[in-house]
Amino acid sequence: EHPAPDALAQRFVQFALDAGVLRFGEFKTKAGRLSPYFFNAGLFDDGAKLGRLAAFYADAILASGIAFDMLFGPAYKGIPLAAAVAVELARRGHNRPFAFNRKEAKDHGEGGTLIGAPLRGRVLIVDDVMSAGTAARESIAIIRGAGATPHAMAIALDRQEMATEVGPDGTVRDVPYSAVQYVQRELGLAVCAIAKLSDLLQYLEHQDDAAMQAHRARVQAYRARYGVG
Ligand code: OMP
Repeated sequence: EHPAPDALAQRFVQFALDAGVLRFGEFKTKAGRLSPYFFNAGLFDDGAKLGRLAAFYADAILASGIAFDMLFGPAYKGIPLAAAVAVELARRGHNRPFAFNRKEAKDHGEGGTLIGAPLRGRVLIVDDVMSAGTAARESIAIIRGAGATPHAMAIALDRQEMATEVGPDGTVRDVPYSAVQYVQRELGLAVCAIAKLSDLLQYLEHQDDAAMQAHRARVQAYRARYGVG
């Protein structure tokens, strides 16, 4: 009933490239790594694209079998994602409460940094990309702080690269496992990704034009430097 994960991932890579969300070039990641590709989910920037994106998330979430009581979208990019995914899941018969945070503290009006349904039960975080895992740690802290359980994460792209860890002295260091592996093993969350770096590489393997092969070589070199698994 659900599409095979591989087929879903290949269709998603094509969709992201067509939408200009997934690009090749030279980009600096949040962790300060120089990457030959970048996935900018903010460029799913019309209703049709956002709707298709939400359908990909819903396919991946439902195929994963992850159980959850509510959705959480971390500010800013996770907010429209979680909202669109909540609408799509409801359309498919899985209506769940959803919430999101604001980054700035507010001293009037409704107050607080959390908006939407109260955070409780098993929370599914909906976010865009996982690289080194900083964004994931922030969401997990917010959910725990509200007394709920960070239970799972749904992301569009798992970059499959080394996580960073903050040591007791505050220094940030790379660790020999990916952020997704860290979140699964150390933090105990289930993670489902629509696509992974390996799916992008598989896609590139099947493109025979020279430009795509050049991108593939650079992405492979990046993976050799920062990748895991
Ligand atoms: P980590 O917090 O290191 O896991 O990086 C994830 C975040 O980096 C995402 O939420 C984005 O803000 C940003 N990012 C992308 O959006 N796309 C990419 O391809 C790579 C990154 C990144 O900076 O690593």
